[in-house]
Amino acid sequence: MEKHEAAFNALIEQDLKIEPHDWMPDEYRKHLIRQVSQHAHSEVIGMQPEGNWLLRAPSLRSKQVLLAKIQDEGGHGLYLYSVAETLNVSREELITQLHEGKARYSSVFNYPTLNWADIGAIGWLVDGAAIVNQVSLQRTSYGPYSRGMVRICMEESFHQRQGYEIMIHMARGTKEQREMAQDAVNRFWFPALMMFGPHDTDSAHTGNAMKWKIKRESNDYLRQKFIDKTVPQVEFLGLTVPDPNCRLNETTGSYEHSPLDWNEFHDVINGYGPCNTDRLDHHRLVHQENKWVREAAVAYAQKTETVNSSI
Ligand code: BYC
Repeated sequence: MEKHEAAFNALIEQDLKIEPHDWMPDEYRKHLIRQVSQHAHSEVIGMQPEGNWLLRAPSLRSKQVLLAKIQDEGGHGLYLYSVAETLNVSREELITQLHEGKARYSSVFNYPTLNWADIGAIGWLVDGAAIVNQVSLQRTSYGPYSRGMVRICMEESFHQRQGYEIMIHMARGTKEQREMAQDAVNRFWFPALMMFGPHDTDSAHTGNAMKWKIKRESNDYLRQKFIDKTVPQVEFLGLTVPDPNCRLNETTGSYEHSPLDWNEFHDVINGYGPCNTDRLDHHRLVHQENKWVREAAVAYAQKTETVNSSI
């Protein structure tokens, strides 16, 4: 045991990857299952707010682009469930935890998408925040998670651009379109900042996550990085950040901001956000309705295996 632990610690120390066949402390495995499964659930539940606008996209082009983006998110969920499976947990088990309200997914997906500009705001702000986090996670210590992040980040940068393109059109459009763009920023700015999780001082998991190099940068560090990158983009659009205290501190070169509403954050992650019930109900329903597809896929795979082994 001590020998195994020393080998594990040496890999972490040398910035090498832990692979599924390597010995790992049970707590490391559990920590990863928690984070990776929450990440997978976020990708899949995150398809819903955008799916809400698929049939109302304003042009064939915007519909095609949105459809491709939503499919990518489903694909990200599949990569991440596969990563979790390498840690000896089944996808079914993780989905059951989600359906029973025992697993979290990103708070931001519990807000409604009320106008077309919200689709721009999600691609730009929500995927934009996710990229900042996921670029850092490319260097996470668990090999399959790290490699999954490299692939996901490439796709997320397309998502961020499609969102910003919508915002440019809306912000340069009619008065009504500009108002919709500003309204979307007003509603998604703080939820996007909360995606990074509680302050470092209140973050239960950051200590172990940094020790094991699962997380490479802290919640507050990444949140600030996102703010500093995004405020100039808001200004370029001719829109405003819905925070009167958001201003550049010339000394630090970073933007200051108002305190975040952590009561709202905790309400949302504990199931009391505006759309929590709808999101889970929809997932449960679709999972049940599509049971036959999973059964058919498994039956087909088994049949192919039997045929191949008899050749
Ligand atoms: N929402 O100790 P902490 C996407 C929970 S999807 C909900 O700091 P940790 C996209 C946290 O789980 C990409 N819960 O935790 C898809 C913990 O609760 P438990 C989403 C949150 O893990 C479709 C407790 O609060 N990205 O881009 O060290 C369409 C204490 O927090 C949240 C990821 O999932 C939250 N925002 O750090 C468009 C990134 N924040 O488990 C776009 C992967 C915290 O003790 N995840 N909690 O019950 C991570 O990097 C980390 O898990 C977090 C939290 C930074 C989120």
